[in-house]
Amino acid sequence: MKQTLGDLAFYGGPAAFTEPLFVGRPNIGDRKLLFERLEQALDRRWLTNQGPLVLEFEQRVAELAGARHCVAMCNATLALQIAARAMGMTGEVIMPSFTFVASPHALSWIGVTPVFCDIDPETHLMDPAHVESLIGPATTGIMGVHLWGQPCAPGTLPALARRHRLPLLYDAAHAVATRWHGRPVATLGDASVFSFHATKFVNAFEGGALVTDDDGLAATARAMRNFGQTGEDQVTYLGTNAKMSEASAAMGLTSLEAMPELLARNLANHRRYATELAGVPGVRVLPYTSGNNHQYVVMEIDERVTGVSRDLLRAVLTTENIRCRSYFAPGCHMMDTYRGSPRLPHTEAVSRRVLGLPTGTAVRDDEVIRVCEIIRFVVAHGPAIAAKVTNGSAARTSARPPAPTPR
Ligand code: T4K
Repeated sequence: MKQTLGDLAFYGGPAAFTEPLFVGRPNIGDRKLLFERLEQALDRRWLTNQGPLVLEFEQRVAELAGARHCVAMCNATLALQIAARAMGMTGEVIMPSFTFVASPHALSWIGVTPVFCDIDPETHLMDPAHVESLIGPATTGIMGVHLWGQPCAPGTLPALARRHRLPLLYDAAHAVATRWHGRPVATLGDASVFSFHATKFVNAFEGGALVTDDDGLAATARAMRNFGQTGEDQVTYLGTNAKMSEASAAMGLTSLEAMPELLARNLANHRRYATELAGVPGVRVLPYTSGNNHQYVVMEIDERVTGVSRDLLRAVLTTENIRCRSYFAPGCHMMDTYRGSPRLPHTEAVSRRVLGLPTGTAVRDDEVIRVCEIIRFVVAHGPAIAAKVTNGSAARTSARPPAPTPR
């Protein structure tokens, strides 16, 4: 328990945690089952190219998503590229700036210009009214993002896309197994892309998938992920290599089986953070609608109220071995690659306030309680800590957090 400012590791006190607490520590699942599956793949000598584990994984994901088709891929970034190309997106596609940079990069990489729209600061999700105002002659599609697993304008965006006859692709990287009013979020829009990266709710080491009800789109995507081949000696599309390996599918299947345990831990951690930080002035834990997988716990800190900025809080927490992430700062439209894009006031304000907190099966309840104790302590002494940094006194480290290092 920190009693004085000198107890903070930032000022030379002992760190609260001897081992780092990370955002995005992978959930492992049943190792025995994973190794059994890997043994089977080795015995079969079938390691990639639509092997039996990938086919089983696709079937399970399609069921989970409530979709007719699942096309498994080696990551979500390539799945987004393939989806956008297969859906005929060219010219400009409207999408939020407040997302991981993979989302706009996937479009840019196939020569499509992302046109960034702003978000609702309450939910962090794209603002459909702004989307509509950005539709122009070069617009060929809309890419919604189910950020933090939250359904992105589910009541308005699909109708808006239909009205303008634009294909609607969802980046559902965060939304594996999430539901909206009881229905899988992947049933919204024309197609959705999941991520099964190591840091995601369900992980396949690396992995992604396109899910859709559209038979033609699924067939095109299947060919495109395999060099555009539609037969042994037939190439129909400009394709790439985006295939999922059997090793990834083995991990993905094992992870899918562990979902109830993962969800319970995520939910408990999210609730604990919300309870422990409730009523702290200038601090808000982003609430979710029911059906979220709770893979991310996102806190906002308002410097005008607390006197301490997000970056300073993050630096203080880092010295305590609490490795938070400023997901997603800055907005993509502020990154060098997209410089020159119009300013987006809500995205810019929110991206200065957000902090992703450690959660997942690697983070215990008592650890969440200690993290919250330190956050409350820092906020209670916000102006004093900020003043010390401004005066250049006492702080043992710089305010810039170090890059996370693997354990
Ligand atoms: N769309 C959205 C909205 C996304 O968020 C993402 C990816 C994508 C599309 C694209 O999906 P993929 O193509 O990746 O399937 C990480 C992930 O690499 C990335 O998948 C994820 N979003 C993004 C939000 O987070 P970084 O650059 O922040 O990763 P890194 O290495 O800094 O690790 C993140 C945290 O996880 C750290 O706290 C360390 C911890 N970690 C990471 C790994 C890999 C572990 O504890 N163990 C591990 O094995 O991007």
